[in-house]
Amino acid sequence: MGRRIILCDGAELARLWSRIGAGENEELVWIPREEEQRARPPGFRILQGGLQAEAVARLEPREGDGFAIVSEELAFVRAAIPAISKAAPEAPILVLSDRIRKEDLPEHSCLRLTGLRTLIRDDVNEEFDHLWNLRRVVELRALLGPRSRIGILLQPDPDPDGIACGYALRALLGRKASTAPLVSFGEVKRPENLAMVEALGIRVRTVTPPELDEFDGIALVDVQPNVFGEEPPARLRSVDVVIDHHPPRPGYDAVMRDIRVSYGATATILIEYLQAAGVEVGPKLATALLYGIKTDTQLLGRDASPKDVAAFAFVHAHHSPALLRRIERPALPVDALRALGRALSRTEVMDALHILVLGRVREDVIPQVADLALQAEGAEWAIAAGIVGRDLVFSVRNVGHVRAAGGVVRAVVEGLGVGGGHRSMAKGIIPLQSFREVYGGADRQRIRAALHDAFVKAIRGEEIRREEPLS
Ligand SMILES: [Mn+2]
Repeated sequence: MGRRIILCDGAELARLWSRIGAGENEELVWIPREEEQRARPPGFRILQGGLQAEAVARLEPREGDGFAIVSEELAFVRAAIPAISKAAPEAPILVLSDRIRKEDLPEHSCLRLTGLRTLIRDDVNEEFDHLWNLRRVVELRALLGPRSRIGILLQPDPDPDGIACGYALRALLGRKASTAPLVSFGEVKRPENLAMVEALGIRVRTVTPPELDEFDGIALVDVQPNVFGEEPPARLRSVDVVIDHHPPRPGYDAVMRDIRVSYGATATILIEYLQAAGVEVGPKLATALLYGIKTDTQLLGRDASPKDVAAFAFVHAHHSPALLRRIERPALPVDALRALGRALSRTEVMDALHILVLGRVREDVIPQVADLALQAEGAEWAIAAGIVGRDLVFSVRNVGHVRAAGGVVRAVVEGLGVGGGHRSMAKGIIPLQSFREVYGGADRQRIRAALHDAFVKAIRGEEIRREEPLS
């Protein structure tokens, strides 16, 4: 890169730029107005007699140099652009002006227009955002700092966003698990969430409502008291802290409440707190928060805001890819690989459907096999099924431009079990007993045939008729 040549129109803008100071490789030039007799601002060269091509030539522009025109006067900018083009035909031009519109400027092959005041304004706004977040952190610490035991309450069967937020709140308070445990009324159950707490070594303790009495401080993250029923446990009717991104609900008191509905994940709020407070974010915490945003927003798609994108970028720079891989791709047990081998040996894609039936497996294997199954040539839908406990569990993936997976799975399990999901991924559970009653057995061939038939119909939007009446 060559020099940046900054051309300031008049003493006022030159003095403003001299306050900003010359950046590296930056040459400051003042073009005085006719009536201006004031002393040259420090660090500036003067181009007397206006901005003509000959004057620009005196700056001896070289290849690689770029120009900035700092002016609020359209006439000045309109004259400056051709003058620069004549003296330095290849030089790119940045116009810094808040009053000029691009369509009023002469043609130029490499020109960018931005506002000088808006640049500063954006930075000021961002700094105030940091300041409000810092105020929240100061408030949080003043409130919870003196408490001896703080219960950080997550929703039942906590999801990655909730777990990451609890972990971040504890870091923000400078606490350990012993004085600020993560607690929940229901254990972590979903296999992908279990993989997260295992990989990160985070413990979520299951408690009963009366057990909350052992805490002299209660903070809820990614949840509000009323999700624990119309009549929340007495201890939750008045809590210390609620940090959440779900719509605000009445029916409880909180000393500090920070609810930001426009955010795709509560993790984004906690990341802003950590940034504002200057807390060092290590790879484990960064990975947890990144995974929290990723799952809540489906990788910044659904419901993500620019704040989520910025927070994601921040934690991305600090996270551990190896740790993230361990969460997203938990180790496959050898017997699961053998079951997969058997399923693959006779696999086929029919009606754009690829179904792999694994037999009895650990639950977290099933979604991983569904991801793999979608890679089969010609497959628009992938279904991986396995037997877990007394249930037939199946994970569904699709290529995205077809019917929404959640709706299809709901149609498939209708009257038999439970299921649902999103546009491109879904999960269904059918008790084996119900499956046997309807289909006469639950061997692999029957499971495969039944799923194939049900999915083809559900994808076409047809009614699924089953021969046996449901008991
Ligand atoms: Mn959330």
